[in-house]
Amino acid sequence: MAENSESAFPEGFLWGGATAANQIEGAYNEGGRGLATSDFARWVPKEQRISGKATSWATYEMLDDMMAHPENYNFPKRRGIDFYHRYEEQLEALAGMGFTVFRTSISWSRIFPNGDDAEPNEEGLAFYDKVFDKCLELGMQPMVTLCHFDTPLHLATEYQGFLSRHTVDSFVRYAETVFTRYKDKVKYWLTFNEINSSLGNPYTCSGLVLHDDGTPNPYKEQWQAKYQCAHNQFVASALAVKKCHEIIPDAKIGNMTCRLENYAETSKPEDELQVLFEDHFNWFYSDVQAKGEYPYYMNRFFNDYGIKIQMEPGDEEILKEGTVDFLSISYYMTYIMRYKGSPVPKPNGSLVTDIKNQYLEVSEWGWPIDPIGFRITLNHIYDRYHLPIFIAENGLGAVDKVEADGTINDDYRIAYLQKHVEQLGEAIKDGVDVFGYAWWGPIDLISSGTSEMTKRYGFVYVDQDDFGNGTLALSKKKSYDYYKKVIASNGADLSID
Ligand code: BGP
Repeated sequence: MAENSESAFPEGFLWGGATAANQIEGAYNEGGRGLATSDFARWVPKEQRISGKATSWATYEMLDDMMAHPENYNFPKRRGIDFYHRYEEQLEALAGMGFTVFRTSISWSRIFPNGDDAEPNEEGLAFYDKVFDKCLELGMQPMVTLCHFDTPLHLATEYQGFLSRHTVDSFVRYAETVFTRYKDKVKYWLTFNEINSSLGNPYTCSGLVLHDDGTPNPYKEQWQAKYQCAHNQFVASALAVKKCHEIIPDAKIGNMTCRLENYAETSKPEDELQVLFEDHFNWFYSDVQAKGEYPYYMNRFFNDYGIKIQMEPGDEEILKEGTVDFLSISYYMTYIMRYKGSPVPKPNGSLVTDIKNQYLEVSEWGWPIDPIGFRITLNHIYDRYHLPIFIAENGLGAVDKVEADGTINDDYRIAYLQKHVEQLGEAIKDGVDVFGYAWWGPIDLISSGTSEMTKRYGFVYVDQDDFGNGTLALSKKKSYDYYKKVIASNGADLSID
């Protein structure tokens, strides 16, 4: 795209970045905070990671061992990047790029240490007052996710997370508390991060703890429990939407799904049928949250697999009344589908497809890089819902090299950003209503899936390794000035020097 060409992006388009409390804050046992499921996400050497499985899941047996022998484990999310103490300096670094939006989440167990305490923790509430005040002072709208992969541990171990309606009630009370407290400061909210990952990562996404059944992945087939969790999260989300509208009438509240765009491996109709099946498993979540009812296509799957969703009286009305104002997505990659003979979704929660797309490069973590897929998926979403869309995450995790003179020449990140923003602009020209773009991890943080620091997404480098060694000093990567230029030109100038 030529310099000074007219911008595809509307005036007031929100530019910025996204983070999550459990990946940045650290201070896991300070300020009255209670334990969360994410505090048991451990670092393990790459070769010991179970194939395709994140290091952030846990069974009752694993939790028992981690609690009895914490000295045997490295829990990087307990450290984060020490945002809890360094938020001012870190937010200033982000604002230096001209951000107008900063997405983060509230750690539920900072507000209610057990998730269901009688009173909220004032120290936790006061911390977010300071964070949001600082954002606003720096010209950044906070966009806040209520629950980003960190259910309070007590609710997970005692109630199996969102399998229980007690967790739904606790969530709604927590949501009401933070809406009331921050009503003058936060006008953009999201309910659950990547709610559709509850199928693959039920511990992370729904706080669902199960017993080890002796297989490498005991979560493999637990459809009944997982879909019941999803239902309870839909109800919790819808109730939060209603509360948000009541308490902050000028706020907008959205959902958040991990967008999984699929291509058929061949033109064989069976492969295309598999794409349809996979699409259904993914659209299911946004269909319920945006349309307020269960889609027709899930009935057959539920019947065939004996899944019975337990609804309480009034649930259907709650879903109808609690539809979201906008949709938000994370977009990282696209997938190839080959007919499997049945409509069973990918079981292991891995984002990485085992079928390689010969036309796409992959990241160092094997994630296919597909900017055109971004445009395609945005068109599909808008065509389906006709609701405004916010890009809650998009980015590239890579190993960055610090040169002897301290510079970090992350040209790969610049190229990724350029191509994705270009295709985002194309989608907007197509007529898709997108109102903001948040790069995932604009400051290096702890990886969600693998709990490592080595996988860096940031424009701002953080001096820390996987074991917490380092000064936590910040430095700008080459991509910092590039994103700054993109933002300053409202997406019109994507030229690379
Ligand atoms: C999404 C999560 C984020 C984030 C991102 C990148 O699934 O919402 O929390 O971390 O993926 O994943 P990872 O950190 O595993 O590279």
